[in-house]
Amino acid sequence: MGADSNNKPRVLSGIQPSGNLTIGNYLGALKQWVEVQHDYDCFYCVVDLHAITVTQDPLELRQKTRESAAMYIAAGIDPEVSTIFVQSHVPAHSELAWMLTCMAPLGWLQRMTQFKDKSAKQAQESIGAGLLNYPSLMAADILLYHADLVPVGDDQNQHLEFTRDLAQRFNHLYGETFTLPSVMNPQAGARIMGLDIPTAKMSKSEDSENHAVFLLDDLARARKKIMRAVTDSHRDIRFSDQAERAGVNNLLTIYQAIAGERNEEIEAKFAGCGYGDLKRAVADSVVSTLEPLQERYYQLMNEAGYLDSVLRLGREKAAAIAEATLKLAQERMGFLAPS
Ligand code: ATP
Ligand code: LTN
Repeated sequence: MGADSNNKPRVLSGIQPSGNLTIGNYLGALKQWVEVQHDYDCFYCVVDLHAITVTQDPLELRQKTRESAAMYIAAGIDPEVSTIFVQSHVPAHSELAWMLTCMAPLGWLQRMTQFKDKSAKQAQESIGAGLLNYPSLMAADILLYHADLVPVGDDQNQHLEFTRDLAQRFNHLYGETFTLPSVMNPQAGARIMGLDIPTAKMSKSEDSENHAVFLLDDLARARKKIMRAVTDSHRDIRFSDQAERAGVNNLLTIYQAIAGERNEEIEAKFAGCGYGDLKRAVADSVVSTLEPLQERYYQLMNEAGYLDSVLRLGREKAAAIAEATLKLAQERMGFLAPS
């Protein structure tokens, strides 16, 4: 187990700086990160090396990396309690990723849903090999810290299974080295769908205007996007897993992820209401979540040097652990240590 000196089990997770963070990222990942930070030894990283699996503009990548780290803090991650760092600042991630890439069966990688979805969106000859090898890098992120738990949205569960399988393979071949991590999904909000196409996952790198609410959206704009969300031609407001009712189900899910109430309570609350009422209630709860978060965000982006000092300290704490694990894995695999 990856416990720290206080014997708390360890948590690691990350978000790609591949765009502006959405309420999907918040409800699926960030919100849980905040909730668990006092009970675990938490490492939260901005996974810039993952972001480059699809082409990124250099200026924008640098900016989004800072913005994402600031957003972690604005969402409630306390840098005095949790470790916040940038993945590329700790070279051990790339080094272990290569070792794991060499052990990862091509068949496992080709079966990954995220790879299939993302590669389907590009011409075959322009797909970078990194998109296929993405899960080995994610496995490295997790295994370097001996993470016990990984809080993510449910689209990442398959990558977590891959990580466990790969860790087991390494342990079997070279001796017990890595902790097998468990996935942690939120009770509500593990998969927020697009407001425009409620059968597709809400994603930060989708272009269409009404697809996602971004955490930094102007509040009136956020409200407007929710009021325009696709619903259906039924009248009753109920949770449902029918594709046809995905829009209403998604609005209820967003409401639930914020309010934390049970299905029956929420359905009772909206009994006899129209879709307009539901949308207004969802918009109110989203806006009241975004407002304080945006206030903190702009405040800390204005504090010169603060973010850099958080990331510097984070890098030091992360590197110390990651380098020790990398060294052990290298030794086990048979690399000659430098004299
Ligand atoms: P991209 O569109 O660039 O692939 P993304 O928006 O899907 O990015 P990631 O950086 O891949 O976001 O995900 C970061 C975290 O947010 C992960 O834990 C992921 O499961 C979670 N997450 C992303 N989108 C959603 C969503 N729609 N609902 C719930 N959780 C989500
Ligand atoms: N693949 C994840 C991001 C990610 C991650 C991680 C999540 C990269 N490394 C380690 C948890 C732990 C995604 O959300 N697309």
